[in-house]
Amino acid sequence: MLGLKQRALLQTRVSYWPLVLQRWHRVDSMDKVRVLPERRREGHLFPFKELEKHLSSQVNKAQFEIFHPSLEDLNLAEKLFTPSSKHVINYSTSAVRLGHLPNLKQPEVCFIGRSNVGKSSLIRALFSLAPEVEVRVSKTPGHTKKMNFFTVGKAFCLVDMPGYGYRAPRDFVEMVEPYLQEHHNLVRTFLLVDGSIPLQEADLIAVEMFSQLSLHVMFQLVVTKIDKAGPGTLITHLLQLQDFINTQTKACFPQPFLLSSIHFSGVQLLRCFIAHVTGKLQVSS
Ligand SMILES: Nc1nc2c(ncn2[C@@H]2O[C@H](COP(=O)(O)OP(=O)(O)O)[C@@H](O)[C@H]2O)c(=O)[nH]1
Ligand SMILES: [Mg+2]
Repeated sequence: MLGLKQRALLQTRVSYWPLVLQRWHRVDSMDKVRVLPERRREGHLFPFKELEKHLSSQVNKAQFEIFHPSLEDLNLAEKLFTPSSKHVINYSTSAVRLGHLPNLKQPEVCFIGRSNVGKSSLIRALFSLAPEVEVRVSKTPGHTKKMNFFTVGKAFCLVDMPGYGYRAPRDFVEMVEPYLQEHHNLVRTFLLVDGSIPLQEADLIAVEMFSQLSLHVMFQLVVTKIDKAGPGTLITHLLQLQDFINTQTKACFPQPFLLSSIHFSGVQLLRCFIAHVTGKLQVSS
């Protein structure tokens, strides 16, 4: 018979190993990406590559690969998302009104989208190399009711916006519109859409709002939860999105970014793009 102490030790080991394996399977850093076989590596860094082979030659594939940085660029961007004593990454503050915003000097990018589309999960995935940064991911939709600011050293700031659609805060319009329109630190808006379902009415309303506001920055689509959809479904949604971008949007960067916050595919590419649009990284391609 095992003593209590030994049993406790055994139980710790049993639960410890899956945790180690889980961490290993979180391919969230370039070190982990580098050891993947070449095809998996490409598919992880550039998720569109996985779909490309299923697409007909009539589809304009170049639109999905406009931003295609080198491994070196992706490495440099990762450094910006890695904290150190001189480069502190942290949650800075929350605000409900433009007038309440802190006096932050860094350029900002914001993440906007329906409640439950995966905004907070995405920010958490971007900050996976700084696990002490607390980004709340809610179990109940509509949890983020404020604009939450996260500073990445002196380089830039990420802003988690309250969700719209189901149970959106009543003052979403008063809070978000003035921020998008008047806040001059803002350099790019990322509009998140769920890749596992077709575009929703609320997504169309958001895009309409962007065009009516004549924003001073471009916005761009990030397709979340790609791990939840098979390639056929994802392609259908992606082609729908491509048509939508080309025919019904103004000031939308043509390339949608595909991403899974669970598997981390597309996360390194988005880190690099953020470093690029905030002027912190000149990409070589
Ligand atoms: N499978 C999958 N689930 C996700 C992904 N991103 C978010 N989720 C889940 O979707 C739910 C809502 O995510 P959350 O980040 O809170 O959405 P928010 O309301 O837009 O901030 C949570 O249960 C997440 O675990 C993803 O990339 N893949
Ligand atoms: Mg949230």
